[in-house]
Amino acid sequence: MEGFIIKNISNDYVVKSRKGVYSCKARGKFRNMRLVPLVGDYVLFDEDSLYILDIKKRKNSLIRPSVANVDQAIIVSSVKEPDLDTHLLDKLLTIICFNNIEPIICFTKLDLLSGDERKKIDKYIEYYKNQGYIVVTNENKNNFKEILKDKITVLTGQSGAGKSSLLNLLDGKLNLRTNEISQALNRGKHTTRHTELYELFGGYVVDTPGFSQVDFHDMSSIDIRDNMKEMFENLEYCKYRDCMHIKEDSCYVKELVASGKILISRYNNYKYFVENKK
Ligand SMILES: Nc1nc2c(ncn2[C@@H]2O[C@H](COP(=O)(O)OP(=O)(O)O)[C@@H](O)[C@H]2O)c(=O)[nH]1
Ligand SMILES: [Mg+2]
Ligand SMILES: [Zn+2]
Repeated sequence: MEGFIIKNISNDYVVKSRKGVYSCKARGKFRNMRLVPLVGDYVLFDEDSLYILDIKKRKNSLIRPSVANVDQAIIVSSVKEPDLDTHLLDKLLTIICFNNIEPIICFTKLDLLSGDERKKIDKYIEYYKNQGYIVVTNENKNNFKEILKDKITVLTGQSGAGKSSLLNLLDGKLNLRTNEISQALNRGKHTTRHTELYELFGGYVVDTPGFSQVDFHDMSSIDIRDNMKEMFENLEYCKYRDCMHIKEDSCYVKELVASGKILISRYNNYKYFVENKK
């Protein structure tokens, strides 16, 4: 029978099919193939032996959290305490796009802003929206209704940004601890691997926040350029077809930066990524 893995603890997999929910084991053959079934996998399993027989080809897979077929990643970005970190935001946006995952920006802690600070943040919200990124805030749970439907979603973002709080907002039953100083410290204690998908608004959200790849290690400069919307979409108006928008003359991107149409922080982050790969 066909099913979908919604939970994994060690070698136990909870598989959901149209007939019900089954607790299955993985067959030894996967170990020989150096393949581990993951939460998010579409599988074939045997209803009698309760063994997973086959894993359908994946669209992608993440290591931490261990999930397959991830559609989108919510980048949780606080605007205060800690202040908005555009370097991290732009970096995550770029890396997530490169992995063929749709990024969604979720700004948090807008309630901590003064009126003037809010105006400044609204400019960022408008800017990222205008570039074609999906932007939401955690001010209302309903903001996520349309976004989560039919998708597998993971959460990422810096510590203290409000990831656990957001998951709790989305699903009160989750009861995740907030304000944990370091998740890395806890990792040693929970030696059993546990990943679970929570059904929310007709889609699935992964219970553990994270994102395995947080550097540009396997991305070239061109990959960085092509995964930042403004840097890629304006390329055709530059004099050189392979313009990197840094040292070249007659560069349309640099004109847009000079006239304020491209955020200076966006451009500076782009340049820093290309030159330093971090
Ligand atoms: N004022 C305010 N505090 C928030 C908001 N979201 C999260 N927090 C607080 O920020 C702290 C860190 O949140 P947490 O969810 O643990 O962040 P995580 O490290 O990303 O999981 C906690 O004390 C939360 O109560 C928000 O929108 N507004
Ligand atoms: Mg947390
Ligand atoms: Zn250019």
